[in-house]
Amino acid sequence: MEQPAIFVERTLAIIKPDAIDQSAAILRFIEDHGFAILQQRRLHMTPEQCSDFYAEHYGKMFFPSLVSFMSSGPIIAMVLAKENSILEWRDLLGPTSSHRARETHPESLRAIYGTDDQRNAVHGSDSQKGAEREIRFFFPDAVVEPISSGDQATDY
Ligand code: RTP
Ligand code: MG
Repeated sequence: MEQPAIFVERTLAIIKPDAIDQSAAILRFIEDHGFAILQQRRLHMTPEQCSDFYAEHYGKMFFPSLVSFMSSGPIIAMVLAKENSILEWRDLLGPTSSHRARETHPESLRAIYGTDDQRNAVHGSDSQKGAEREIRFFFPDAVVEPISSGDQATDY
């Protein structure tokens, strides 16, 4: 019998340069919350790559310091998979400002590992379109296919 395809939503997560020394704890947090890490790479982005990645913020006051921060050291980029992963991962990050995160979401990653409005430890895609773009940005060769329940067992 034809099995329906199961689509497991993917999102792009980054451990930023300020939190790279805490990456073991952050990776444990990710797995403890039921995300599968489908792809993972450690890299040191150039300022040009950071500008491309955060192009939506070009022209904003904080753009130059954001580029300088994100290119200041190694990062870990990951593809996470889970049902509703985009929204759930954003929830676990907490608000953009680490100060605000400590006030309103004390259990969030940015509350625990972030420092200020900019050095906030972690990134997450904010939409389906954004996730597709960001996954392609870091993992251009990845084959992105839906996981089909029919892959597990075939009935004839
Ligand atoms: P992200 O894209 O990194 O997951 O963060 P976000 O959606 O929560 O926030 P966004 O508005 O997209 O900003 C991107 C990153 O820019 C830095 N930022 N600095 N006022 C500031 O100094 C300021 N505002 C934003 C942060 O690193 C933020 O995560
Ligand atoms: Mg953003």
